[in-house]
Amino acid sequence: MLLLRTACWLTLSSLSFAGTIRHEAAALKPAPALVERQAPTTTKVPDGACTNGPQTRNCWSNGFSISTDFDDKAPPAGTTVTYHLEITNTTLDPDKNGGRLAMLINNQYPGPVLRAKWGDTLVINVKNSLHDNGTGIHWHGVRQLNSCQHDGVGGVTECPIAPGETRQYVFKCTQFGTTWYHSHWSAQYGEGVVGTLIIDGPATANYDVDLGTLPITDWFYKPVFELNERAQHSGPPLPDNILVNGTHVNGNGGGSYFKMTVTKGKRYRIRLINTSVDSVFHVSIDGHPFTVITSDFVPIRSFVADQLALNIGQRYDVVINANQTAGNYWFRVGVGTACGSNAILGANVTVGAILHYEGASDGNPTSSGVTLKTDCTDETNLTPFVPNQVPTSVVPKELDLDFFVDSAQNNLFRWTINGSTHIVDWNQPSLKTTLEGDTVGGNNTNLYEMPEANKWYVWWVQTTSVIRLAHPIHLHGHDFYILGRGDGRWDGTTNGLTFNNPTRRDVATLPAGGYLLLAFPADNPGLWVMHCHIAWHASQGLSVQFLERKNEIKGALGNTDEFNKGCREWNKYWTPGNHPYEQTDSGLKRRWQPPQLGSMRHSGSVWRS
Ligand SMILES: *[C@@H]1O[C@H](CO)[C@@H](O)[C@H](O)[C@H]1NC(C)=O
Ligand SMILES: *[C@@H]1O[C@H](CO)[C@@H](O)[C@H](O)[C@H]1NC(C)=O
Ligand SMILES: *[C@@H]1O[C@H](CO)[C@@H](O)[C@H](O)[C@H]1NC(C)=O
Ligand SMILES: *[C@@H]1O[C@H](CO)[C@@H](O)[C@H](O)[C@H]1NC(C)=O
Ligand SMILES: *[C@@H]1O[C@H](CO)[C@@H](O)[C@H](O)[C@H]1NC(C)=O
Ligand SMILES: *[C@@H]1O[C@H](CO)[C@@H](O)[C@H](O)[C@H]1NC(C)=O
Ligand SMILES: *[C@@H]1O[C@H](CO)[C@@H](O)[C@H](O)[C@H]1NC(C)=O
Ligand SMILES: *[C@@H]1O[C@H](CO)[C@@H](O)[C@H](O)[C@H]1NC(C)=O
Ligand SMILES: [Cu+2]
Repeated sequence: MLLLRTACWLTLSSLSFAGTIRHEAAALKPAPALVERQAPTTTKVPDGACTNGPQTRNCWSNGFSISTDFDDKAPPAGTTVTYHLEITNTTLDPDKNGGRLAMLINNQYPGPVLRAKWGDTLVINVKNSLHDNGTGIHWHGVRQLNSCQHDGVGGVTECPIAPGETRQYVFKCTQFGTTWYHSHWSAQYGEGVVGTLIIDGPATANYDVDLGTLPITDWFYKPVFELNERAQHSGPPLPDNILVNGTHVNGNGGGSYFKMTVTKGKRYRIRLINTSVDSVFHVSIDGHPFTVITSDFVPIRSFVADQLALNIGQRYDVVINANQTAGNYWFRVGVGTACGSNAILGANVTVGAILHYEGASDGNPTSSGVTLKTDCTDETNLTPFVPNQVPTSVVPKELDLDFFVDSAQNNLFRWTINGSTHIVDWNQPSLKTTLEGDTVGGNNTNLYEMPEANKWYVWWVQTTSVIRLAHPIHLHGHDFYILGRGDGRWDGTTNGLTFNNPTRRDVATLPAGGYLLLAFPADNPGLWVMHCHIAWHASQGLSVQFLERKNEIKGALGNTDEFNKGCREWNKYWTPGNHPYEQTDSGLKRRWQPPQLGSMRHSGSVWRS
């Protein structure tokens, strides 16, 4: 249904812009004092010692198990695990990837799988060997407790890494499970600057073998920078293919499927990750239902599902039982065509990968399975294993999602939050300003403060625009608790909201044309962005930054030498008034000249539920 989007875009240029938007005040009572985060209801008594193994995946180490609330505590002194990543500009194998220019990590796609244990400290040296781009790596979903200078967001938590320079990221693994890392610099991750990260820890279901990460992504045969530029004026491009763990067949008979080999009688853990630029996927394995054990970094009460929906950035760890007749089975990938499409769907090939039993003959499966869904909504009923309670008394703060089109700049499209599109300043990231004791503010900073230590804040993301699209909203530095979501405008009542152990994760889908209510406590001083994970949308400014406990940040962060070095190096490369290239987008996944926002703002009054 890309048509839908294109159609939306085409109408944009003809829209006129009204003046100020009038917002109806929500039907809410005056703000009571914020409530402190409540202690987890699980026992605070240390968990007994038991050894993690195929029948005891709930165990970890003395005092730590699957029942531990990892926001509360993590194993103390783990080992230090060091990796070196180098980002280069290269040309891909024409058979597999259309021979396009790409930016790779350690010359591979996806980048290397990084692996550490719960409680370990990861030290990752990232060298920027690109000739003409900055870079920066974000460790998706990693809480970065007291280490926001290692969050990897150029213009917010760091100056980008200048060409030829190396930056060292250091953070403690306070969570466990599966995630990915990617460039947060402009549209660069779509060029290939993506990899996966496993933090070993306990689990809510038993398994014999860990098959590792299975990243699934949309893939373009043209450089994404070029497409991104176009997307800013004429809408999103159609992806050419889907890659499962970096490979797939193409429509001309080239390429090959990714193959996972299993032994009959064993149970396998697979770590599914959607690393798309702009696609929702539905996945299943013929004859092998998933026992789902996590959503993002959060262990959940396991449940069995024939298929799963994965929005960008989302992860599900699943266990499958290799208990079928030895043979080949399709791992199927379907596209959420309600919100996008892919050219490979028009080719006569099965989209996915192969589950191969040891001893079976090679070849494509002939298995059949469930019909995959095509919607773009999130999985529901994801119940965190360790329950948490969100106070009911916090008054949500509204964030209105809208857009405008600048006809003076060839119909440049921008998303806005409360009337402002986010644009970062690579030379002066918000963290730098904050550490210098100055105030970040003004047009296009989209900064919201969370001053009160350990209090809960609730953010009400509300679509007010005529463009009805689903957006995967991702938060840095925290998991959020999803209190509610729905179509149209939230009615301001608590009817239907969940406060008792709500789904907790770091990416949630804002329903097309609807709202999302997200809660999290101010328990991590720093600067944290919350943005749409569709790369085009982040480029088009769909982002805010939370300034959490401003006065405590300097004290919390400890050593900022690496941060300061990064800014000296970047400012030498990207000297004001003398840029090798121009920033043409938000900078978050790039910068452009802001028009007079007051006059460009699109009227919210045309919004209909
Ligand atoms: C990548 O290489 C191409 C072709 O040599 C060049 O045009 C482009 O500027 C390079 N990009 C970066 C980011 O180094
Ligand atoms: C980054 O590199 C891409 C591709 O080589 C180029 O098109 C773009 O202009 C560069 N961006 C900046 C801001 O340097
Ligand atoms: C995907 O590829 C990586 C790198 O080769 C490997 O470590 C991982 O096990 C593969 N995933 C699965 C599910 O087989
Ligand atoms: C990944 O997320 C994108 C964007 O929401 C979605 O279109 C795509 O279908 C997802 N892929 C999978 C495998 O879930
Ligand atoms: C295979 O394993 C699944 C998942 O554990 C189970 O539901 C199913 O009953 C098993 N089937 C057979 C034939 O044992
Ligand atoms: C699609 O492929 C299948 C199996 O390879 C073949 O039998 C069928 O004729 C093809 N259909 C079209 C329309 O090409
Ligand atoms: C965003 O705008 C709405 C409507 O004007 C306003 O009620 C709300 O307070 C603003 N949000 C924040 C966080 O300031
Ligand atoms: C913000 O934008 C408005 C409208 O374009 C302009 O009048 C105002 O001066 C700007 N403020 C700052 C601090 O740049
Ligand atoms: Cu979006």
